[in-house]
Amino acid sequence: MLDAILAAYGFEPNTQAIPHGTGLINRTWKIHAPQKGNFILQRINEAVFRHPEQIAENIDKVSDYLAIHYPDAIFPRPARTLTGQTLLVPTPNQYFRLYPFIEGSTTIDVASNPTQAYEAARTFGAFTRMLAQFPADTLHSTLPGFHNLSRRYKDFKIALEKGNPQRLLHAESLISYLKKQSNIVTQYESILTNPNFHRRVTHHDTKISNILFDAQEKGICVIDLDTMMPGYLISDVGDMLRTYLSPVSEEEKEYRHIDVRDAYFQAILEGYLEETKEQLTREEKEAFVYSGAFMMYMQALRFLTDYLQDDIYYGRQYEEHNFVRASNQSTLLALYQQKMPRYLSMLEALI
Ligand code: GN1
Ligand code: MG
Repeated sequence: MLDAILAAYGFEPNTQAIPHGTGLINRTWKIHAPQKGNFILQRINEAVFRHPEQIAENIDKVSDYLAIHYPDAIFPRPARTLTGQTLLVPTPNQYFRLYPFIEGSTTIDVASNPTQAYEAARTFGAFTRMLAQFPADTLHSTLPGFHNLSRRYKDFKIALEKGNPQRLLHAESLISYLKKQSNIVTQYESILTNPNFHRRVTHHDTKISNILFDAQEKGICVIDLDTMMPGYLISDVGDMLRTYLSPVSEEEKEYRHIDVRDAYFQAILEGYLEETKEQLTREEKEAFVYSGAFMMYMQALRFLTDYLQDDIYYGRQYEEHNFVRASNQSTLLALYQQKMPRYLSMLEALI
């Protein structure tokens, strides 16, 4: 099937496409074309992204803006097919796009020293800073309600009513733990009505593998812009905390390996504020610590909701996969909450 796709971009027959990366939603391949170099090909998951053309429009708008205001900024832009398209639709409901591979760049799956976390946070911070004056609400919401915690909590409640009865039983204690944390939703709702929280161009998926690093492990640029849309800083800061603080990922089944590492918190704080401190309001900065709990909680709810609904969104590689992911994120949340007072002092010292 890929042959026709590759041909549309003018690649020679028999060009190799090797599965690439660890994303849960889209499918990704690395293309090695002897004459043309290396590329990243992606098939967008159309069951998740109902309007892939809106993603393409968002990326075009932001990259036009950056080209004018920050001509030196590196921003990955999709390559064109032989007929000039940046989004290839070979048959209805199939969407592909191709990115030139940035030579010399690497990605990191789990932060293994604080400097990597600092660099990733600085690079995401630079993205926020460069787009601080961009009118965020002119972008499409490519996934409406994506990080709306009130909606995620409602979906969770629906799954408690209508979910798989056996799984509901199995998840009883996790469900009761997560219900007890619903003050995190209340805090989110107060952010929504606070005029000092700006709607900003938000990446919404700030895991470390969405940063390209150079050979010296300096951040080059952000990638994976499918969920770049209007949002709040708590999403970007929170997903960094969720994914860099622990030495193991959300896939880890041995929960005792989950940890919350203070040096990584300090690194994310310094890296992000280094770029953004002039742009952010006092209230936005003060929400830095809350952001981590916000994203850990939302991810735990999303995994558990999916488990109760028989894995329709995230899929699974083994029977209890989404239950394990939800337990993992809940463990992380509980450890993080113990450290929040200390992290608030670390924050206060910097703002
Ligand atoms: C999904 O596909 P990937 O890994 O980039 C999800 C994120 C979750 C993440 C959890 C569109 O991202 O919100 O945080 O899985 N993206 C979508 O690993 O649902
Ligand atoms: Mg993603």
